[in-house]
Amino acid sequence: MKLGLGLYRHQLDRQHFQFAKQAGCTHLVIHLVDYFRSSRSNLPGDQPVGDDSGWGLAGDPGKTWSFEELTAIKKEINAAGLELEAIENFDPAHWHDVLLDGPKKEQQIENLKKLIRNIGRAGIPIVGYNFSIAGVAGRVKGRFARGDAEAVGMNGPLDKPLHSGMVWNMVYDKNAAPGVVPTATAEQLWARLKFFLDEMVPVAEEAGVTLAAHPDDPPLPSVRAQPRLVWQPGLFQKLLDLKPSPRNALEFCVGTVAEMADGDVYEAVETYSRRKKVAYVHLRNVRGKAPYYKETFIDDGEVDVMRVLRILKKNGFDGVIIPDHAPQMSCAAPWHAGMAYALGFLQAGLRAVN
Ligand SMILES: [Mn+2]
Repeated sequence: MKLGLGLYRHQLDRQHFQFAKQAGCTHLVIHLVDYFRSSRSNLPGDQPVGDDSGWGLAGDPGKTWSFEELTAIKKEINAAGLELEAIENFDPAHWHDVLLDGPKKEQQIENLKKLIRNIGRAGIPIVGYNFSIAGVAGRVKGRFARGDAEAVGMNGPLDKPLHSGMVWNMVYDKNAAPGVVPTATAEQLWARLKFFLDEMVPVAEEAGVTLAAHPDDPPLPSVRAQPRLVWQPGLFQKLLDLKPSPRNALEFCVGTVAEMADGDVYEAVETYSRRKKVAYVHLRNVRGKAPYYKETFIDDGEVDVMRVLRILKKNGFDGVIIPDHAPQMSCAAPWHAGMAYALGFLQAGLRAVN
């Protein structure tokens, strides 16, 4: 098992690559979607949260990430002595109608296929994605973690419908007519996922890229009046069974699974790692269950992180583990300190089980 760090778009620079290397990471997982460029409620410095207007504007709909752009970033990462393990998330600008079953769906799926081919050609092995209409919404920030550290959590459900022009907690059309996104049924959403997997998995197989699905964060049957797909551990299997392939796998988020009201996080880690369906792991800790939970320091929540590492090791998981999120520590560099703390813990944990 290998230690990695997730970096947001604005962190893709030499200094952050060195920080990861200094903390003992060998791999990076990077976000190319910019969650922070335009929302007044969602400022850089920590993981994105934001109010009901979401994370602001999605990217340029006419411009998917090019082969040149991907290889340039990979080269810089390699120059810092690190490997690029995964790109995390598609831009809502590039797949809103795949999620919403809208008129641009066919064109967008063709563009996503080109993107996957470019990612494969650039030698990047994994793409993480989250097939969700509402996206990561409904969370709040507060001094929830040990020593009054600022962390993220949830204080009850969020049912307020999404404004028109929004999907995946971002705005893809700022000129959309007033109104709300019509509520889909769970069956419709599963059918949209099936379309996505049927189209994408064969291309991913050819390109040598693994598609890795993140569960719904927060894991609830419905958020912002839209259904969700993977909000119980058993629903991972439903997703995998839609299109069985070694390239159809999971971005296994331990924190999100621990927040699920049903099921057992250790059993889920056991099941999916034994079946070799874990592409990479988000490993953070949490207290409580959705819609009432708080993220905690890695050693301080309800998850026995060492037990998770032992299960992964026993089942031969050889991929990358990243801290996902960490509480902000009170100092001049709250994000860095929080991540360094989590990485140090994981580094020792991996040393102990490897
Ligand atoms: Mn996660």
